[in-house]
Amino acid sequence: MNHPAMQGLNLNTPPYVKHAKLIAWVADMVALCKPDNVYWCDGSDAEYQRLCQQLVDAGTFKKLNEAKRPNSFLACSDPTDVARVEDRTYICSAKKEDAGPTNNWMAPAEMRNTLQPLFDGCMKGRTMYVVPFSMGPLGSPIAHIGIELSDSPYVAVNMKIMTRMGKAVFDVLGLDGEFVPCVHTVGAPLAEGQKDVKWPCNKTKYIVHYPETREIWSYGSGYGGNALLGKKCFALRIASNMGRAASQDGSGNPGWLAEHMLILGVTSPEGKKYHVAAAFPSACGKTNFSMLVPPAGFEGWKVTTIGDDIAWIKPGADGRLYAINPEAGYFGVAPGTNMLTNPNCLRSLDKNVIFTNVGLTDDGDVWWEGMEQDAPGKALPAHLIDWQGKDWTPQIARETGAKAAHPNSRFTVAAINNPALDPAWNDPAGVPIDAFIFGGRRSTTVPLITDGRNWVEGVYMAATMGSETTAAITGQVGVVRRDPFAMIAFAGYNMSDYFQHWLNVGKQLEASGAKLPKIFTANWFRKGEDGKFVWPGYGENMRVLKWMIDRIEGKGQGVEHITGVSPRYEDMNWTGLDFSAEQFQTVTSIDKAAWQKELELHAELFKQLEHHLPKELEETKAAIERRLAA
Ligand code: SAT
Ligand code: MN
Repeated sequence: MNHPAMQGLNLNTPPYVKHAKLIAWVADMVALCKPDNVYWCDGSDAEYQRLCQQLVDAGTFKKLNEAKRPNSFLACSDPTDVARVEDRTYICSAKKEDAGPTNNWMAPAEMRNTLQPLFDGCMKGRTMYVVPFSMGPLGSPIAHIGIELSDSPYVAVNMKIMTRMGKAVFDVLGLDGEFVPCVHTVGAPLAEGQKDVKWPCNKTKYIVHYPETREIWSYGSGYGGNALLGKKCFALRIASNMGRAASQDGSGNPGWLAEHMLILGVTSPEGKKYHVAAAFPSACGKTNFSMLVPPAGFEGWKVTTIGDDIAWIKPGADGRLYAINPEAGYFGVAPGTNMLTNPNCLRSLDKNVIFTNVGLTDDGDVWWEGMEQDAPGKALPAHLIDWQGKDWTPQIARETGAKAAHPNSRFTVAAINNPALDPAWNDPAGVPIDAFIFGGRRSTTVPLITDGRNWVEGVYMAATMGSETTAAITGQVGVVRRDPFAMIAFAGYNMSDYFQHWLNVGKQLEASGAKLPKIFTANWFRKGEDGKFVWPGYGENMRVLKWMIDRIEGKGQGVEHITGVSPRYEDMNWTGLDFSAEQFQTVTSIDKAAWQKELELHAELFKQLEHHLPKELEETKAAIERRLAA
């Protein structure tokens, strides 16, 4: 290939890569980033092992005790690079109003000018990894291809777990197939002879999306959603644009939805199966919910995982909505995971795991806060090395509050490790959705579970959802912010247009005579006067799921209130759980004064989003206000 940018550079293009546009793009990026080497990932197990060993040799990875945690590694990041950086994340659409008031925006030309000098020579002294990946089953009509260029071998091995990564992607792409170009650098070029650090990164960070040209450019971070570009950047921010654009091609098709949702299957003792997609903000228990083990009182019920974080949802020929999980692994929050809260997850972490920012025990295993709750009276480790490389003992923790694991520490593990994996998790056709759940983290106001009266009211409740922030993002933890659809950080276009897209999908499916999924709102996080969570959560959420299924079947009873229908104490199955009517009251009560305040916050949100805000949402708000005043 005779691309002008290639003078003196060896692209090492494998013979099976024949896509001229792709090769030309890699050549351009090599010319810009100036890596010492280019390596094309083939996705093989041998390659994974080789790169992991390379990361061990570089000090980025610690190999864990092979007897206790086979083929597993621990990486500890730079303490300044531990979570998504929302204030550094940009949607660079041509028009500012298309990014909307909830996204950071810069004009594309201005952003390109800003990034150009940063990317120029950014990979000097490093290898550029060419990482081909498919979001969704390879070759599925619902799947989409991405190519990530990254100077981080940590990214390459994580992408192997999180996506369908490897050379088979090039067969799908052929000579001219479409792909989303993703460029990632840690932003830490090495001078001749300069020794590398364990976790290279840059204090300047940019996570940039160009929705019109469907490009992703990420600079300065090696962590999670900032760097594994198939996840939030592609599967949510770019894909949400793709899904809506599909509705605007003039063919009258409703397009599709890219959502921050887990997908689970729930099977009754009679063998009837339902599918639920549930949106919760980051670090609010999506992984736990998707792997739920039904508690005592629910013998014969089974919950299976299709996905734990992201759903791509498309109308099928029968007018129902079908969901696939575009990912192939889980990048889940470690702290709090134990045999009581999520036994399936803990079992899936037995082997073949990459841990990031958890504690390292003296016998070469991992530990995080909450692991001691596995068994009553189980002791804390007497000593370990915390995620920042410091000595940690229970006494140090008591005296200084030091954490063994960072609150946003993570595990990366393949879906196939999950003992509760749904047999249809990899089905290119997806699974039919019976219900959506939207849930924020709210210590007050929002009841345990509410069934919206109809699609529009459900969309209203999702659109106005609030949640207390978590350690999954840099910034202040525990402040309530509006998080519409749990997509505040992930909708790749104007939020009001996104609401309209949801309303349109519902309207079109309803017009075709289809039965729409029900829309529920949940809140597992109400607190009592003692500041403690009242609802036990985790497996006990099955009780709520069962009531939802009763509602789907048209037989669940409840009481109507301002935002929909919620169960009374006697409408739920309490077998096997000691939970009093008073406690139930604490998690389901509707406080009028609190709701008046809440509606003021909805009004504030609607003011912010007034450009293109669907009038149905204003009308729904007025109806709720009338009910509240009555
Ligand atoms: O860092 S990630 O974006 O992958 C995790 C999350 O915030 O949900
Ligand atoms: Mn998430």
